[in-house]
Amino acid sequence: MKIGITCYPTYGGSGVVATELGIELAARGHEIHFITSSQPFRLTGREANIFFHEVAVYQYPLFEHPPYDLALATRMAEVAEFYSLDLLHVHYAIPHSVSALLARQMLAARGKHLPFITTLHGTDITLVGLDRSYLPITRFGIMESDGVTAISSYLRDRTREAFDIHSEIEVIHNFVNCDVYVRNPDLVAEMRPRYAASNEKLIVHLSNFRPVKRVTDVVEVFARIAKEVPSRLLLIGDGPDRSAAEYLAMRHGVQDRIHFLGKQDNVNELLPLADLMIMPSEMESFGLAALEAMACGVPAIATRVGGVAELIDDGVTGRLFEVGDVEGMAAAAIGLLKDRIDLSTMAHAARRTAQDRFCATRIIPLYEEYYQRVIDRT
Ligand code: GMT
Repeated sequence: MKIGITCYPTYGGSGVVATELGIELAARGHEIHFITSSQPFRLTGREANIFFHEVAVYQYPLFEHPPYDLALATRMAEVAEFYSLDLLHVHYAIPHSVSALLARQMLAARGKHLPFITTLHGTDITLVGLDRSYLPITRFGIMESDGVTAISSYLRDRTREAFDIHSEIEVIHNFVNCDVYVRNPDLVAEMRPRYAASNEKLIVHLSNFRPVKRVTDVVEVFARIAKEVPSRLLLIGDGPDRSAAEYLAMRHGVQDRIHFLGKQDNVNELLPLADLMIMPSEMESFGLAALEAMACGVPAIATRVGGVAELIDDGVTGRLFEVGDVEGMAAAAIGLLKDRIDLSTMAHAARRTAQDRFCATRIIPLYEEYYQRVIDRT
């Protein structure tokens, strides 16, 4: 198939899933066209079967806010026509589904057919899409999509309830490439000493440091762990709450035990170095970062929110707590870090779950089947 993919190419779960999906589909022989504002950060630009089309936004002094959505719709229609795309797949409803709808209409006016699928990822439904200024148009974009998928059952149900939508929403969980996200003992032996001594445990957190991720809770939990267990914390990512996290680390006197790594491209090389992940989010429709860690044999201490329970089986592949329960999360982490056998059993179970239920080899065919279904019925 020839598939156009649109997403936010910057640091964020929906962009990661869209990019990894494009890479996996291209490896399976499909022709993939990314239509985005810049090259998605996990692409090198040299992958076979993958083409990148930048959306250029014309600036004019009159425009207080340049109309990206219109430039995107125009580029979608152009690329679809020029490369004879079978389908557009947009990730994150706002504004991508509305731009795709415009592109479909532009082409229909010229007697051409371009179905589009919207994948809902999270804050497009649970946060941004609920704002009155976006709700009606988000609902319209979803309703007009030729196919809609959600990355968890939680998100499907939440969409139906919040947007009063009763049409089909297919649940296709997030996925991970289990050959790329895997613990390579030689690499771990080489890289781990850069971050922790052999008698120290290594904790990791990976996010975009937005308030919803509660990065300060990570520091609170770590400060308690560090009192009981010799340990270090790897903080991967950057964003609005970084300075609050740095300030808190200083107040707790643990700043020397924390590595602020900033945004990193190859997180598959860093995650396996850790013993445990902390993901104390206010909301996660799925929790891709935890899945990536699990595939590397790193279980997560997380919050029981959104779709996280569809990924983490409490007590088996990780531990789940209420939002803000830093005492509970710290106690669980300390218990696991002190008990080598429990931690190792959980690490193996986490890897097995990633392999058995969320591996790319299992999930990508679900997208292929869904694409075919949508093409056949439109
Ligand atoms: O919050 C982020 O990290 C980005 C965000 C997004 O909407 O792009 O991620 C969402 O999509 C990810 C990939 O499908 C999910 O794994 C995250 O759980 C989800 N984030 C939230 O629901 C807050």
